[in-house]
Amino acid sequence: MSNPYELYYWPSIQGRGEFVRLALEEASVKYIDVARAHGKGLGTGAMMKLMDAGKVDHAPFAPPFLRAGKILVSQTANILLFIGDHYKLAPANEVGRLFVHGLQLTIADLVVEVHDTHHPISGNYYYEDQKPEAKKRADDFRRERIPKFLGYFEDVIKRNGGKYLTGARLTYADLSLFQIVAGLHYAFPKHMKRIAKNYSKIMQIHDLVAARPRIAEYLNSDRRLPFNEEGIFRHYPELDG
Ligand SMILES: N[C@@H](CCC(=O)N[C@@H](CS)C(=O)NCC(=O)O)C(=O)O
Repeated sequence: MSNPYELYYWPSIQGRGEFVRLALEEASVKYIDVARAHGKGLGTGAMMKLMDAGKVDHAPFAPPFLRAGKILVSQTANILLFIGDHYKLAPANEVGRLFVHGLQLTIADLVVEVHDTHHPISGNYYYEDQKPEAKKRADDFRRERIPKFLGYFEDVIKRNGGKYLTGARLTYADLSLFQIVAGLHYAFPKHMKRIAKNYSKIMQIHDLVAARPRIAEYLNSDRRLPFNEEGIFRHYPELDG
């Protein structure tokens, strides 16, 4: 592939784009973060243009999406399926490949629930206009949903031999699990400090991923945006506990 890949995602947040960035960085793929770049054919305008399904073939509904030569692929888990196949970040056999895709879709479900802790009514209203509902939702998320999701991933790791999610080899789902752990620690620091000990295998994956040379370099670079209160993982102290 001669042209670099083009990643399209909102320019000021990690968001769902981050799951894709981590895979591209680990695979050492050259890519342009189009909406964050300036110049002709770049920026958010270029991203919006590609989402015009009336005019564009294979137009995405929402970012993130990736252009790789003739391929325009949307939906985070679908993008990762593509990258995983091309850069050995997924098992080659069908059984393993579909399992990892399933893990990624489960992570996508979790991401929706994280978002709903601060926007339980609608993403179209400000957080300030849905604070009581957010408090209720976040309390339930911390009490019921975090243990259910993290307990599942912890059991998957143990069952597969205890290093990465599928055993000895890293997959894109491990990179995404790293991001989930980082994000949950950012959003719910008090709570995560208390419960991290129950998920030692997941925490180990977080540390293993963070220490991988390409990821460590990426995390220290200005390509890695900081978490903030516009993204999916937001730190509102009143939602922690
Ligand atoms: N299921 C999609 C969700 C994509 C999505 O919700 N993207 C957000 C940004 S993180 C967005 O811009 N949504 C616009 C909208 O839903 O109207 C995925 O996992 O990629």
